[in-house]
Amino acid sequence: MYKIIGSPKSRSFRALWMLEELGLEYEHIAAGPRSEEILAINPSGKVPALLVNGEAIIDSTAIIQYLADVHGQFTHEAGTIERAKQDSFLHFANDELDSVCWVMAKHKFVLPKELRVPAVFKSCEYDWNNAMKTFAKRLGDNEYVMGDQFTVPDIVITHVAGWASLYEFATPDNNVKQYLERVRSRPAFQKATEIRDK
Ligand SMILES: N[C@@H](CCC(=O)N[C@@H](CS)C(=O)NCC(=O)O)C(=O)O
Repeated sequence: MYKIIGSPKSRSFRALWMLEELGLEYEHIAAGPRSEEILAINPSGKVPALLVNGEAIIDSTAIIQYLADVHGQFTHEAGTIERAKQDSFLHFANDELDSVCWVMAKHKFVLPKELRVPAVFKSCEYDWNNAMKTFAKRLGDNEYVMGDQFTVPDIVITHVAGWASLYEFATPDNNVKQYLERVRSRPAFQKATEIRDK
């Protein structure tokens, strides 16, 4: 059975969501960042980690892509043009969206107090708004980023959009708003949300 380590109020949410999408059984250890449980596996102390037959996979996007590949769902096959385009959305999500929220988080509560620089908040918002403009154009009228098929990057983008709302970052374009509502209406997202909020 899969074992997922990481508090659900973190990027571990993405792994829980994928496990729910796939309808898999798993054990969840809701250990926080830098806890003993995660430090035993990941020297950086970052969550999440997935344990598969004693092997650890660290990094939320590596975990959810692995699960999608192994179970042959929510992904295009490696080596296809579709997969390259899907991966392009995944890298966009990490480079342009996740990184902005991560800088916000670091300067709000992760870094030691004396290293936090509130002046970065404005530039983060600027970067977020630019990235959202690009995303609205790339998404167009598609149901999901890859068209009518829900895939790995939809999880990362929707998770990070929720994170951004904590910082009151905007998602002004209607197609993006409707996309987020559509993805959040998926039963697996709601199940993962219940786990996170209980
Ligand atoms: N790219 C990694 C980032 C992991 C990460 O930064 N996790 C945060 C919680 S969401 C953490 O554990 N931070 C603790 C720290 O930076 O010390 C992933 O997607 O899993």
